[in-house]
Amino acid sequence: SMQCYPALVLALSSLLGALALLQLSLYLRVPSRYGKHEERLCRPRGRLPARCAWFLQELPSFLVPALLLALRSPPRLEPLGCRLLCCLFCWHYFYRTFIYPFFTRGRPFPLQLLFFGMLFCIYNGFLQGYYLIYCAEYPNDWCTDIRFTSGLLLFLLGMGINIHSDLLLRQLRKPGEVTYKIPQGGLFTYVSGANYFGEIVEWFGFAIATWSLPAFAFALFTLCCIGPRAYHHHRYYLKTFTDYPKSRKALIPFVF
Ligand code: NDX
Repeated sequence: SMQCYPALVLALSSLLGALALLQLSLYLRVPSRYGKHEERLCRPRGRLPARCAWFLQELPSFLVPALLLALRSPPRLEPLGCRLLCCLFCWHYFYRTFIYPFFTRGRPFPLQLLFFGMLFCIYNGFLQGYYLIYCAEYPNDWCTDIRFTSGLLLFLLGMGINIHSDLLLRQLRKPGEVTYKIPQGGLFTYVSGANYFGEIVEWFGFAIATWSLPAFAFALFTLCCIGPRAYHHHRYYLKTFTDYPKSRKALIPFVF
C-alpha cells in the first residue's frame, strides 16, 4: 500500500514552483489564450462549451484527493488537522467542478488548454492530497494554532470574494450573450481582477493553514498564473472602455 515518500513531495513541489516561474515569464508578455484574450481567428472546432470544459478540467482536482482520502488504508483518523485541510481543498474544487460550470456564461473553451488544464489538475490534486493524507504531521492541537486559524480565515475570506466576484461577472450577461461589459460592485470597485484576487488570497490562506511546501508551491503557481491575467484583463478594459473607472487597479486594491 501507499506510504509517504518525502523525496517525491519535494520533487513534485519543486516542479510546481518551476512551472509557476515558467508561467510568469510566458504570461507577463502575452495572456493565455482563452476568454477575452482568445484570438479571433481560432477555429471553432477546437473548442468545447464552457460548461463541459470547466467541469472536465476541474474534476480531477476534486476527485483525486477525495479518492485518496476515502481509499486510504488503514484510514487515517488522527490528527484531525489532516482531514480538515484535505476537506477544505476538496470543498473548493467541489464548488469549482459541480457548481461554477453549471452557471457559467463563458465562451467556448479551447480544447488544447483544456487538456493541459486537466493534466495540471490531476498533478496538483495528487500532490496536495497525497501530502496531506500520507505525509503531513500535525500536533493534535493544530486546530488552535495561530497558523491554522489565521490561514483558515484567509481561505474563507478569499473564497467568499472569489465566489461573489464570479457571481457579479456572470450577472453581466444574459444567457447566450458573449459580450464584455464593465464589472461593477463588490471588490470590482477597486480592482479589475476581483475574482483572481479572491482566489490568490484563498490559496495563500490554505498554504498558511497547512504550513506545507506543496501548498505554498500551489499558491505561488496561482499567483503566477492569474496575477498576470488580471493585469491583461485590466489593460483590455482600459483599451476597450473609454469610461473605465480611472482609480481602479489591476489586482491589489489601492496598490497595483
Ligand atoms: N484553470 C487554474 N501552462 C486554468 C485553465 C487554464 O482553474 O499550459 C489554472 C484553473 C490553464 C490553467 C488553469 C493552468 C495553466 C495552463 C492554463 C492553460 C495554459 C496553461 C494549463 C488550470 C499552461 C504551462 C505552460 C505552465 C503548462 O467569455 P468568457 O469566458 O471570457 O467569460 C468570462 C466572464 N467574464 C465576463 N463577462 C462579461 N463581462 C466581462 N467583462 C467579463 N469578464 C469575464 O466571467 C467567464 O465566464 C467568467 C470568468 O472569467 P475570467 O476571465 O475572469 O476568469 P477565468 O480565467 O475564466 O477563471 C475562472 C475562475 C476564476 O474564479 C479564477 O479565479 C479560477 O477560475 N482560476 C482560473 C485559473 C486557474 C486558477 C483559478 C488557479 O490557478 N487557482
